[in-house]
Amino acid sequence: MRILVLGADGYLGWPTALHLCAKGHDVVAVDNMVRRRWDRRCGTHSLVPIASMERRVDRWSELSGHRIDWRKIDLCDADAVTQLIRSTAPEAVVHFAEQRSAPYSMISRAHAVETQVNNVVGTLNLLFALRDHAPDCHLVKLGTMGEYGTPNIDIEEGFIDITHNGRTDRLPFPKQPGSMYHLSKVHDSHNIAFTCRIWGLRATDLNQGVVYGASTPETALHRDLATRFDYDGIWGTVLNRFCVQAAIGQPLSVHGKGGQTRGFLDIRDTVACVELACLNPPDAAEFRVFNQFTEQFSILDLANRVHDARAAHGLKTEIVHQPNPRVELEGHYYNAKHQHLLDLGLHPHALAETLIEDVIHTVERHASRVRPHTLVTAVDWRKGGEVYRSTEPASTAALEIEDAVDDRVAAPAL
Ligand code: NAD
Ligand code: USQ
Repeated sequence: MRILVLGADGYLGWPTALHLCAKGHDVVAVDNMVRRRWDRRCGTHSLVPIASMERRVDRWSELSGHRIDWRKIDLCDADAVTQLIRSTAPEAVVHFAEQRSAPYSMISRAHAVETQVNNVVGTLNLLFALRDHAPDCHLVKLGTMGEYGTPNIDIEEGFIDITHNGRTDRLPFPKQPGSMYHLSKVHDSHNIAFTCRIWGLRATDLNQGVVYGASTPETALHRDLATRFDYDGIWGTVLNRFCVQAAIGQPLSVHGKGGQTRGFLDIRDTVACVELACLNPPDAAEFRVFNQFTEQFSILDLANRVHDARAAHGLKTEIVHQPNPRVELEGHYYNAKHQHLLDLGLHPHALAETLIEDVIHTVERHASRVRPHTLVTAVDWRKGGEVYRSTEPASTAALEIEDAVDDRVAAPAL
């Protein structure tokens, strides 16, 4: 298939582009490199060094004999997106290209606005370009399990049958997102569902859980093919953070009681799920939702898993319960369905001690790069927060962000 991968410089986009290319698909990789700029602004970085896109693509070509077509494009530039879709005529578009950090979106008004403008406008530009230039193309959009929140009932895959006052209908599952970022995904889902209904587009919303892991078979082939690995309090996801904390002998930072339960998956399953979705498109005008995770754990379960993996080697790991910077339930019912991708043939990787050890070994190889002050969680859901550039006055950093946001809000060609 001819597949566009949007957000191809990212943690998940790059391994997905490689995986799809390795499977024989014709891949066009797109990114505007904004994530590397956000890192500079936040004082954060990928623990694992990452090569430039040009170098990655050349190295992959040399090792595999397959060329990925790399293009630097901002999804908020409507003309560029239209030209991209018209010139490539894709059969599927895999859309990872969003601001994906919940803490980043809660730092300040400017960060919330930037997140929602970037994500919602980028996706809208894409939807209009698909309508006009590739109406049969299958949009595979990365959503998130956090769109549902933590209701006191089973979570279905996108839709629920409701009987109300004696009448029954199949309706979108209620959404109770937990951050300005998660809200942006809900807005996207509504926009995509609307365009399937009105214009007959076809789309799969992949409501993905929290991803863990540092590599896939393709990224492990050469250091130039490595994908990013975030561990700080803004971009790092929980299990990856726990592995870094364990590796450098810091306590594992459980927020509050740790009874928060989420769906999780291995990065190798992310790339497999995306290919399965591409190979099995929905009908025209169908808006389909898959819950993309393989196992559910509470945060305390995860901390204990990391603790036990270390203890098996005689190493001691402390677990601390920090005051929770987020507003979220710390103990709740959670039972989310995730059958559709299994039905399409997914063979999940269960979270094993060996994987935890592998990630910790990866971290240990790069331990000298860890910036310990960025492990601290600096964003509070009630009060906002700061980026990590402690050497510069906060006001300067804040101004830079305001400028950048103003640019980006003005940027979309309306
Ligand atoms: P990431 O930040 O590593 O990568 C996102 C990429 O998108 C970056 O390279 C960035 O430069 C690019 N991008 C952002 N805005 C863009 C724009 N306007 N135009 C072009 N490129 C743009 O994030 P990730 O962890 O790889 O996540 C990818 C997607 O998967 C996101 O949509 C995220 O919401 C979703 N997701 C991630 C996880 C996870 O645990 N990492 C879990 C569930 C869902
Ligand atoms: N948590 C801790 N300690 C930490 C970090 C996090 O206890 O040091 C807790 C959080 O309070 C939260 C849970 O772990 O309850 C998950 O937090 P996270 O930072 O790992 O993940 P989250 O903010 O939900 O976001 C990540 C990705 C996002 C994706 C989402 C999937 O960054 O792009 O959409 O996972 S989901 O959570 O299913 O919505």
